[in-house]
Amino acid sequence: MSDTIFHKIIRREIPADIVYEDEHLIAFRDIAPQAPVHVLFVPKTDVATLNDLKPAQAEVVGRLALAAAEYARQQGFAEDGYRIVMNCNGYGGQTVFQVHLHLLAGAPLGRFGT
Ligand code: DGP
Repeated sequence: MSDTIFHKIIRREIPADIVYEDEHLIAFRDIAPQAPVHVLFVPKTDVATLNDLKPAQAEVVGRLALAAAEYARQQGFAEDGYRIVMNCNGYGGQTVFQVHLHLLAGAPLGRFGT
């Protein structure tokens, strides 16, 4: 198993505000929220970046997206809308090298580049 900060959260070695967990993934609030709702969806399978995802692992990211959409429905903001972001490597702004989805919601988020 890799040893990013997210793996430490999965292993309960450091605390996090966990909002969902199952056998495949964990979701917890971002420590530096960029929107009123900012939750990270992280797989329990080791995948450092989207570049490392193999075709046979498509379900790893699919499960993150489905879990984020379900969380949006449960929390009541699915209809208002939300944003999903996955950063990849340096130019993409990735700082933790275990693949993850950012779910941002709770306010109008604006267009990219504005
Ligand atoms: P990224 O830049 O896409 O790799 O996103 C990493 C996110 O992880 C960033 O928004 C801040 C968040 N983060 C970093 N360390 C911690 C932590 O210890 N706890 C929590 N909850 N979030 C963290």
